[in-house]
Amino acid sequence: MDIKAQVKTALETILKCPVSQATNEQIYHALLTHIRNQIAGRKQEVANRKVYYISSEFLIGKLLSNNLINLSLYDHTRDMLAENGKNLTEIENLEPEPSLGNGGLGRLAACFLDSIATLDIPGDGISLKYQYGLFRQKFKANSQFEEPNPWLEGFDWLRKTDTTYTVEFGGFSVNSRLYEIDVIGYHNNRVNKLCLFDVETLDPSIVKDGINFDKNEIAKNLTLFLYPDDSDEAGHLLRIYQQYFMVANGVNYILDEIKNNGIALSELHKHAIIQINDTHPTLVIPELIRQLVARGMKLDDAIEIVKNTTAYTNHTILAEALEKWPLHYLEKVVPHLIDIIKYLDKQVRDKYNDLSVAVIDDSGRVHMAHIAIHYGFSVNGVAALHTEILKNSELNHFYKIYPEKFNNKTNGITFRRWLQETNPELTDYISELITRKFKDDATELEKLLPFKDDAKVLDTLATIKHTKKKQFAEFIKGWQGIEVNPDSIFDVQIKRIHEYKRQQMNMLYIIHKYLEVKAGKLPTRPITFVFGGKAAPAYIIAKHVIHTILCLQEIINNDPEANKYLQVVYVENYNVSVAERLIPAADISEQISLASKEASGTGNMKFMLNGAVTLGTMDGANVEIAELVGKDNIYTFGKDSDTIIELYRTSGYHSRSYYENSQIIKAAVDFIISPAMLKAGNEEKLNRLHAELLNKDWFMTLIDLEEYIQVKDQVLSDYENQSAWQRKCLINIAKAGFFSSDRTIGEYNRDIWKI
Ligand code: CR6
Repeated sequence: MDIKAQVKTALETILKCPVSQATNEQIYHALLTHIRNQIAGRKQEVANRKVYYISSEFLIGKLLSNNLINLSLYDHTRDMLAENGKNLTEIENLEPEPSLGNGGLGRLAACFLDSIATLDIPGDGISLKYQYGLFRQKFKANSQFEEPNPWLEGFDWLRKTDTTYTVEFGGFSVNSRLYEIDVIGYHNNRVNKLCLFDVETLDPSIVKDGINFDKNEIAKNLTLFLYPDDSDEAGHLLRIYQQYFMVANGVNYILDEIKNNGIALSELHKHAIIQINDTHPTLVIPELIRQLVARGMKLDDAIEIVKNTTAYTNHTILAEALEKWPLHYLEKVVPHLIDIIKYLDKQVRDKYNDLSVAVIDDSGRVHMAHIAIHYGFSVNGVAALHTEILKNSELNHFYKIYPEKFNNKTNGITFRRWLQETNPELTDYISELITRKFKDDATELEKLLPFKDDAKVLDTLATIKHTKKKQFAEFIKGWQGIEVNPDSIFDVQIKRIHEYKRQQMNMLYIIHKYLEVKAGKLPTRPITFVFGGKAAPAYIIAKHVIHTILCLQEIINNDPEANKYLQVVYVENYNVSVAERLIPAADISEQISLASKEASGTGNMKFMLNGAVTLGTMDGANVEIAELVGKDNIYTFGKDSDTIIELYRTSGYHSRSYYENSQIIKAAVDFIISPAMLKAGNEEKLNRLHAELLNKDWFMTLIDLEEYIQVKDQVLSDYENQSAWQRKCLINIAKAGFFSSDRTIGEYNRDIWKI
């Protein structure tokens, strides 16, 4: 029997009726059962050495298609369902999207789990089961509002286990429970796990009025939300409670596995490696030391073992994101770790008479990254430029002490999700041109290069792009009731809203274009400017940026003189599922962060893989994209990272002088507080953003604005030469292989984990 028929028979046995007569809901559940049956025989083996990837976020996305792809069942299932009048996409729409991450860091962790399993490496993810995850974004009065996201309702991939632990906090303890999600390797027999811990006493009924709740009732609120509002002390404390809860459970889990495998604790470092994803899980270091000592080990021996077990990944140079907790916060939450942290601090102070590398600084703040660097054996950045900046400036004092610990692991993305699943049309066409080998080895995509001047191939790429635009247009109509023109150019910026990512610079470009249209200078072809992304609830300026873009959207889309040429679409509640639909439809990938600030970016890789051309600064992984595709196939602009770092060092940037010296900049910035905008929006918010741009502009929006306008206009005019444009797209796809997370994980394993 062929696979299609097998899947059909299996489903009908579960359904007890023909597929054609079942509802989508019934088929969805039957597919789940079928997938479970398929992997039931794959027992997790007793691993001799294993990686534990601890991360406060795993932005895994929906799992149905992903799991079908990894089991090599996707095409067969999709086709079989179609033959029976059913649509796999519609069926998957029934699955709620897990809300366990913010953005790049969480999505990276999810891609890594996929690649770890695919490379047949024993490895589990460790995190928390947040009841409402990250908030759901709602727009009202052109502003962002936050609501709980009850993603667990109807999410059936989670398995409740009998594993429970007691976690001690200062003055009380809570009971935890482990939940698991299977992580299936592609084309192999591996099933790893994502371990999610929850507190047994959680009480969702305490959430009132949006996402507010009593932050002091820890036993009831601990895992309600991912990164709850941390604008006050109670919010900071809650974050530390969450972080400790995650690592205490993680350590219990790891030590249980070690014990069950009959391994002596003194051999721990030979069998377990703990990858610390950013600073959030750093307390795993003192906690592991504490638990080893509690199990009878000498303190200094425990420290030596932990040093050889943990490795740290840095994801940012932004000072505000490098956690530093006041010691008195930790004294309150985890008093039992304080002696250990002080001991580590003393060791460091005795050895290196240098305050800049101290664990506890002179104002009594504990530097989490410093613990992770001194007490782990590896420190990696996430793109070549980022790692160089860590070595030469941000963490230079550490680099001088431990040059051997520093290494780069340029981020990657899983092509199973970001090509095969999101873009079956392109996937099938690539297979037709160069066989299916690229599915196992992404560097095979280079074999597309010989087609770069083949008119028929370039035409087909254009047709596929148009299909994906039409699909997106249909989707956004259902999602938000907005009509978009699939014949327009899609210019897309989707990511968390942050000043360093400079959505406000893109917004100023749109204003500039709008003013041009009003003055009679019309674009050759309509342009659709798409934004997606959430602002942290307490990040006021980021919310003002959203507000301003939404006001602009209202004005431009309702202006009959302009809306034939320009359209602004801010997608509400941007998430993985939206990204999956938008990225294949994009023509221009906006990657315009202030140089030196974006550690890597991973959206940039997804766009490239789907045949969009990058418009970006020489920042993060854009630098590596530029090297790979060559200068004719990417548009770069802006001051470089050395210049920017120097400007910060000398306080040499003054936004007002850019504003005063350029008519174009002045007109665009002042439009923010024009009568039309004040009518659409909130005066106080618009004034504040305007003043911010003039008086502070900490992330230097105006420094690159004029060049951005020039280069972006060039991009739009180059688009008109369609064969030259499609040639660029093809070269981007062909060169994307390097950014497979299989390559990244291969390097982690080769250099750090050695499994
Ligand atoms: N915000 C970086 O800023 C990087 C990801 C994953 C980030 C981004 O450039 O691609 O991590 N950093 O490495 C943090 O979250 C701290 C991100 O997602």
